Amino acid sequence: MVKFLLYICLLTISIFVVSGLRSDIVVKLLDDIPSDLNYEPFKRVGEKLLYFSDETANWFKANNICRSIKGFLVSIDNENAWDTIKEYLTNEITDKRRWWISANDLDSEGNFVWANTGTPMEYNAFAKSQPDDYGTNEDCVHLRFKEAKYEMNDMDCRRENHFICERETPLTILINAL
Ligand SMILES: [Ca+2]
Ligand SMILES: [Ca+2]
Repeated sequence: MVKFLLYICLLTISIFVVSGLRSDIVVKLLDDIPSDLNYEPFKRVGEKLLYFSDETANWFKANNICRSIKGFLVSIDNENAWDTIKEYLTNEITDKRRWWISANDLDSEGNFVWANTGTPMEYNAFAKSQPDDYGTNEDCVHLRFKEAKYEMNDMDCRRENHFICERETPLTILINAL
């Protein structure tokens, strides 16, 4: 956050200085991610930058691996994001794997939160009868393919799954000198 504020400060000063020299500077915040930027190993899927792992890991290690590449385990907090990820998994990844996401109820049983934002899991796509905290030991959420569709399920965090990392959408600023 401090880096971000410093960045904005420096940017503001730069614009101020440049604007002093030229009165025809246009600054525009881009909502979109320019397609020509390279964020490997992340790829653009809908509105998000995502990494779908080839390797498997328990939920904790998966979260660490995501952090090591400047990401987090993914949050899927609205229907549009869920539809986009389901469509990608269905069309682009032919073998039906299980994928860790960031939702968990590690801190408070039954109260799921997204690990990367700390916000309650208000949107979910849990399978019927899930989450069930099976064996009183299921605190991490994964995606699974069952009965011809992907759905969410709580699972023992120590099990190994593939995982989906999300990189924060970069703030992109376009400065045009006319
Ligand atoms: Ca639980
Ligand atoms: Ca379960």
